[in-house]
Amino acid sequence: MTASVHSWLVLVVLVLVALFGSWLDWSSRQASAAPAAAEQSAEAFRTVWPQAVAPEALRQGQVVQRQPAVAYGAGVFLVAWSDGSRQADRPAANIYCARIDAATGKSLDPQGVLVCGAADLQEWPAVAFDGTNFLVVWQDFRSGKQYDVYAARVSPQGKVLDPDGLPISAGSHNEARPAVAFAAGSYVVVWMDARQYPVYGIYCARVTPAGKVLDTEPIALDVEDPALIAKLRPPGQRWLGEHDYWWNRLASRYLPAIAAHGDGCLVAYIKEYPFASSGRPKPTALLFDPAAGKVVAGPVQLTGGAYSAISVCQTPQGWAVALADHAEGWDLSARLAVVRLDQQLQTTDSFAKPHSKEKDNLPVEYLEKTLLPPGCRGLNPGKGALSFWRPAIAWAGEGLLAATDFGWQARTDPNAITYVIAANKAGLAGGDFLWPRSVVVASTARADQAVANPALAAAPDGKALLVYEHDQALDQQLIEAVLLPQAPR
Ligand SMILES: [Ca+2]
Repeated sequence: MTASVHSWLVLVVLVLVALFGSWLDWSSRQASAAPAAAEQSAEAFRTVWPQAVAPEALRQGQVVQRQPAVAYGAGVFLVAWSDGSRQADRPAANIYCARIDAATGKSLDPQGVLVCGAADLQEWPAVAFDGTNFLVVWQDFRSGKQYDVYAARVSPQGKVLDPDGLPISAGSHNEARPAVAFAAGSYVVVWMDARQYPVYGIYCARVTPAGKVLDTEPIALDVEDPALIAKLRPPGQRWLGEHDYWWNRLASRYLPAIAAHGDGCLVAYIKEYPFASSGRPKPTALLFDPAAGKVVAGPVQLTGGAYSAISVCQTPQGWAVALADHAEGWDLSARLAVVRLDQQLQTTDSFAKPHSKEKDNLPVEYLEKTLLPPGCRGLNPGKGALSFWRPAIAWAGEGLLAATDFGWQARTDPNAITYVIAANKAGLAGGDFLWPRSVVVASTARADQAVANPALAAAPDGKALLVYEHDQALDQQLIEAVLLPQAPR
């Protein structure tokens, strides 16, 4: 080997070492980004941008879209919402829907599709898919006296099969805030029901894919003991005025959520505990067997804390329940929490043990420690405008997606209120979930604008759609959607 060839080889080796070194540097950066870390999660969310679901759905020059719900089926996400006006003296809201292409995230119905245009208010829709069509359910005030639950099937092609809806439960008392899932060959529509007025109970009815209601007499899932009501109710059932508290020893159940897993359904809701140590409402869950038409496990209390509305989804191990925690006492910190349940409603999350005082072992996180800019004094749910909280959760192929809305006030300027939609993607490591820090998906920086009411649905490939309402002006409030990539492994 000559000296010149030797030098040349040394040069080649040096170049290769340099290239290998830069590859190592690059690959280590890739590797450090690979775990479910905040940076990776934030970057993943940044690749997609919110867009309006039905920007052309103008009525009298206004667009006021509220209370979105979403489900996946046959290559599309079906988003449903309550579409109305802000005229307080003439309440009017209809149910609309629009399809989002699951491959591109683009709206297929920018003008919206009218599902129900009946008189008065139609509100708070929920959606499920039966393998062929969607079922949209909602609370309906067309009677002009009290709410009923109505539903309509919508095809993946965007055709409404039951225009203006079919009554699911239309008794002469309030039936409200329905939720829906599909399991064991039928839809299960669940709602809060005031037939035992003044307390609410949780009832359901099964509906076939053809739109036939199987339970014309609804099934009571969790209701107050009728004997206790009869014992406490004053003679004559007179309204004795708001200072008569005879019903204080009774417990209402309200705001149900439902998810399907195989042939079973998890129903979770809020239950009052009038004589519990804290006296605060508690998240409660039960398992419903649609084939048998009965409750097969529970009800069980899920945590010792106090919470607002809850959201549920299935996981490979069982179920997950998302909670927006209002915290207790003077601690106003915001907490997005998830309780995992197995198929028998057992949990290993210590936070979720009833009456547990453990506050620092949340499955998710304190939002104020991770999301709020320095100098903010944290959340203040006591200020009316900040009081809406609605978590959302979905199993997205390889992990959990959770989202919530909240608001915060800057210490320096009490009038500057920022409303936020935050999302969190959790991967699985063995039996444990890895929770990266939440990221802000959408936010506003003015007190007269807001983002609120997130809802989530996932496709089998792990892609998910996050929808929420974006209140931009008096005559402009749009449902926006963000297509989220697959959750990390
Ligand atoms: Ca009714």
